[in-house]
Amino acid sequence: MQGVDPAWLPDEAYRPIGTRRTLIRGSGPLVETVHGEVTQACVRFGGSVSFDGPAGPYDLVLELTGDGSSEAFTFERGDGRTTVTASGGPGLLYGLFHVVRLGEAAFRGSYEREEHRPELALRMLDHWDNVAVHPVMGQVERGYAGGSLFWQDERARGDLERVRAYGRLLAACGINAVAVNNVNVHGTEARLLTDRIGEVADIAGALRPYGIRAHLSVTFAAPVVLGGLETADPLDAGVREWWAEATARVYEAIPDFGGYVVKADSEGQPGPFAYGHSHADGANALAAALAPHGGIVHWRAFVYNHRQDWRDRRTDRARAAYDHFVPLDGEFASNAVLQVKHGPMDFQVREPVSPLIGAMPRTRLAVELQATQEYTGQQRHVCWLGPMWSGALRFRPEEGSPVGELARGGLVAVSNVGDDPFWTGHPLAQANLYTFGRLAWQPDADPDAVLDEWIRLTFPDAPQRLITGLHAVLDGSWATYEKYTAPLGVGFMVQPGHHYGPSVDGYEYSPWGTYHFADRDGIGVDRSVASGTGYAGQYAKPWAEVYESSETCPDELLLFFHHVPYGHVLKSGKTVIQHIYDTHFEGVAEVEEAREVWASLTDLVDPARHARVAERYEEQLRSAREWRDQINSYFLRKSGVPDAHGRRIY
Ligand code: GCV
Repeated sequence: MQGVDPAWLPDEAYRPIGTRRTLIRGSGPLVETVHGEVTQACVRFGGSVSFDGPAGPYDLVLELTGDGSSEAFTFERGDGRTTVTASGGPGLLYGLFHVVRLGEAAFRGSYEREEHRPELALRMLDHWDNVAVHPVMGQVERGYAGGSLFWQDERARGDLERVRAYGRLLAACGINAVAVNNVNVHGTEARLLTDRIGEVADIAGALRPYGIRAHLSVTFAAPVVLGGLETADPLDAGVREWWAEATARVYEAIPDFGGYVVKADSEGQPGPFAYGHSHADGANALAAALAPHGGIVHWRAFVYNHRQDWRDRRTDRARAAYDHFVPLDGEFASNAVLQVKHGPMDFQVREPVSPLIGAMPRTRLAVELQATQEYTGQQRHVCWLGPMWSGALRFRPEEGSPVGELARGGLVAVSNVGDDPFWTGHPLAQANLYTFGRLAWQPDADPDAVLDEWIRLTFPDAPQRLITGLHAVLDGSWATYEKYTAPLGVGFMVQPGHHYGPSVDGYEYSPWGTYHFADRDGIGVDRSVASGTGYAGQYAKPWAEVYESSETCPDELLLFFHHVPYGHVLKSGKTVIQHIYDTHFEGVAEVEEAREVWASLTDLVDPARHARVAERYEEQLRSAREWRDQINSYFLRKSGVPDAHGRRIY
C-alpha cells in the first residue's frame, strides 16, 4: 500500500515463493486469498502459479484437503518439492505464511513431515478505539499510533483497504480475532450493537479473507440505553430476550461474528452489581444469547474499587480480581471466557502474575496483555515486551501447567496499532505486535528467536551489522525501561491521567489504589499475610511462601510485596536505596548507548524509518533523564542517604 510501511510483509519476503512454480489445490475463500498472495508474488518476481492444475514439476504445493475450519497444517519437503497441506482454509493460509517466514530455507534440503497447530485457539487483539473522538481519551484510548484504523469521522472508514492490509499482517503472525471498539463503551459506540451493526459488518468483511473474526465490545446496560427497557438485570426474562434478539440480528449481519467483550462494574462501566447479581450471572446472560450462534462472551476480570480512600490501608486493589471471581469458579457458562490481565494491577513494567490464573480450574480463562505501551513508554520509548510476556506465560502458578496452557480461553492483547504510516507510531513497536501473535500461537516459544524472526522478515537481506544492531536496541530494552522508571515492582509513579513521564506521588493520595507508601524510612506495600493485606496468600504454594517473606521474595518484586527500609540488602548485595540510584544512572546510560547504535545504522535503514526512530530516541533520552533525576532526587530527599558513588542528584 502506498505510503504505508509493509512491516513484516515487505515484497522481498515473497521473493523465494515469487520466483518459483507453485500449485494450489482446493477451493474456498481462504484458498482464494492464498492464491492472491502467491499470484502477486509471481507477478512481481516472475514465477508461476497454477490453480488446481495437473501434477507437474512444481517447487511448492499448497493443498487444501478438506472443507473444515482447522488452523493446523503440515509442512514437508522431499524430491525437490515443498508441500503444505491443510484440512481447513485457515490452516492453508498459516502454512503459506510459514513458508514466507522460512524464506529460501523452505526450498532447500529436505524436511520430514512437520505438523503445526496453534496451541491457543483464540489469539485476539482488543482495540480500545472510539468511533467518536472522546473529549479526554481521544479516538484511541491509550493509543499512540494516530487515529483509529477502523473509524473515521464517526463512522466506519469508507475505504477499508487499510483494514484488509492489517488483517493480512495479523494473519501472518497468527492472530485470528479482533475486537473493533473500546471496552469503555460510550454512547455512539453502544449503537454498534444494534442500528450500526452494518458498519461492524463492513469491517468484518475486510478482515474475513485473512481468517480473522470480528468481536464487539458492548455495554452491559444495552437493554436500557438501546432497548428502552427499565432494567438491565441479567436474570430478568425481558432482558434476556432482548439480548437474544439483538444477538440474532448481529448474526444476520455477520454470520461468523466472534462474540462480545464486556467491561462491567469496572471504572464506572455498568454491571450486574447494580442488580445485586454476580458477574457469573451477568456473563451468563450474554453467553446464553450468543450460544445458539457459536459466539463467546469475553468477560473482563478487571473489577476493583477505583474510588478507595488512600488512608484505608486494608483495601488492596491487587486482591480485587481474585476476591471477586474465585468464588464464582464453575459458575460461568461454557461459552463465557473470563479475561484476566496478566498482572493483578494494571500493565506495569513489573508485576507478579495474577493469582487468579491457576485458581479457577473450572472456568475458561483468557490472559490479557497490553501491546499498546500505556505504562511502558507510549511508543516514544523502545520497550520490547517479549521477555516480560514470555516470562508471564511460562510462569507456573503451582506445580503443573504454565500460564500459557491455563489460558484455555485464549491470549488477548490491547492493540498498539493506529492509522500511523508505520502502524505503531514507533516503528520498532511493530516487534511487540508481531511477538504477541507468535507467542499466542506458541506460548512457550523463545522470545529471542521470535525477535530475530521479526528482524529477518521486516528487514529482508539485512547485513549482519543491521541484524546485530536491531537485536541490540530491542533485546534488553524492557530491562532498560524498568531501570529508569519505578523500581523493584512498586509500579505507577507516573503522571496521573495520561500516564506518561514521572510523578512519584502522582497517585499517592488518589482514590485509584496504586500506592508506594514511601516515607523517610522505607518504601513498598506490605502484602504479606503476616502483617499486610494478605495478598501473598492468594497464591498457591510455593509462591505464597516465596512472596510472603522479604528474604525469599525475588528482588524485582520486593516492593510489590513488602515495605522495607532503604537499607534493606537485596539478594544482589546492594541496599534498596543504592539499587535505586544505580539502576537509574544505568538505565539512562543504556538509552544513550542504544541511541548511538541506532545512529550507526543510518546507511542501512530507509531514511523515513530511520528518522522516525531517531526522533523518538531523542524523546526517550530526555524522558529517561527526567525519570532518573526525579526518582533519584525524591529518594535522596526522603531518605537522606547519599549515593555511594557521589553522582549528581538534585
Ligand atoms: C480502557 C486502565 C487504563 C484505561 C483502560 C483500563 C481497562 O485503567 O488506564 O484506559 O480502559 O485500564 O483496562 O479497562
